[in-house]
Amino acid sequence: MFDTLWIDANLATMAPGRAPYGAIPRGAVAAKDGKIAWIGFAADLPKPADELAHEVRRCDNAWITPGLIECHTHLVFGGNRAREFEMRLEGATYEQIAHAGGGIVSTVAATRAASKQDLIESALRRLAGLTRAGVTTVEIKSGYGLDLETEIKMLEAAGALAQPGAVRIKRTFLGLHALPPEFKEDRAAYVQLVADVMIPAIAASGLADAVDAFCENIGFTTEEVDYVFSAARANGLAVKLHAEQLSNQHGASLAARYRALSADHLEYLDDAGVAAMAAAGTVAVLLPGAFYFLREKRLPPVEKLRAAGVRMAVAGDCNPGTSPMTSPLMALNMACTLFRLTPEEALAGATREAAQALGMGDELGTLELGKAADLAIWNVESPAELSYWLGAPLLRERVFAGRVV
Ligand code: DI6
Ligand code: FE
Repeated sequence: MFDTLWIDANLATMAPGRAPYGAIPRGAVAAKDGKIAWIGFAADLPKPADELAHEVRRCDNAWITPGLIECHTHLVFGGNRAREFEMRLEGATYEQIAHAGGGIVSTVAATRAASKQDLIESALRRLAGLTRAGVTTVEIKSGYGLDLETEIKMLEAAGALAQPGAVRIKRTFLGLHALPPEFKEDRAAYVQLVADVMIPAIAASGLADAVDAFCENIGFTTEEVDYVFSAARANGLAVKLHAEQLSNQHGASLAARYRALSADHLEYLDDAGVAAMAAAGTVAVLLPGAFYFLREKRLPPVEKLRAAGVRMAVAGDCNPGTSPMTSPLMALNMACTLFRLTPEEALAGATREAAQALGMGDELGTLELGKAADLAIWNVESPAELSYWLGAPLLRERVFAGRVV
């Protein structure tokens, strides 16, 4: 007996190599012990539905997709930066604000001052925006502590969201996010602290699965990132990189050299970077919310990434400075409207390719036998509607590890 069986549904399995969206019209999917135990055409079910499962859920021809995966967020932070938003509208640039001591560093001050409980509570409110829209897995980066104590506080807060949110949380240590004010005169000492002290401590405590960095003209150089990535590798952590968002530092090529799970943003990515990512199998994570919010003009080279066969994920980048967005469906629409992804590519970007960007492609991201029974069930007539409506409340039911939540 299955635990639960969903029928009267259309399935967008997102499994590669089938029809568009890996679609199974008039399909059925069953969960047992949190995993997908049966999937196919309803007509091929071996017995009447009621004899097959403890609970049968009829879906009125709704579409079922894999639960959405937000593979790049900074969901845990103190305060907000609405004042800087106003300053930018008055003409200041993101870089100018950062140089004037605002930007990331101002969120660092607010995050250091917040208690872990404060961080959990504010992040839970943002997380609710994601889960209400079908998200079942969220990656959360640290990086607003920039000292070991606060980085650990952030990562613990991120971990504490899993149970109340009924989501999978993947945590990433982002020590090289900005230079903390107390190291203003000694960059090298901070980079060394991240590589030699923070990464071993965080790896040993199991608080993160990956290491990220902000490789940018206003962030860290490829040499600094290289040093920190080698510490990540020595401590058994995966790597990913904020690369080529505001300028071309050739960060994506460095990431590819380390077989990074992903390189993210990529507006300024050049041909060599595309080729390096293709060869390494590094996923391109596109973040149209930050592009939109910064009114960026330069587009990521989507056609070249597509032609080179680089997998493209889509995420919201929820953060207080460049993408205060908690709507994954809005990100899908922006990926199509701004970056010219197809609606099918956008949905794959928030499911199959996002799983890949987290190193979880074997467990999540498509509706296939043996994968997690994380489902999003939608009141739509076609899966393209998920990219078409602008952040509309389309979710009918969210299923996490086989449980309706
Ligand atoms: N890239 C971004 O877009 C965010 N972080 C990063 O590395 C911005 C973070 C912030 O401004 O608070
Ligand atoms: Fe980011």
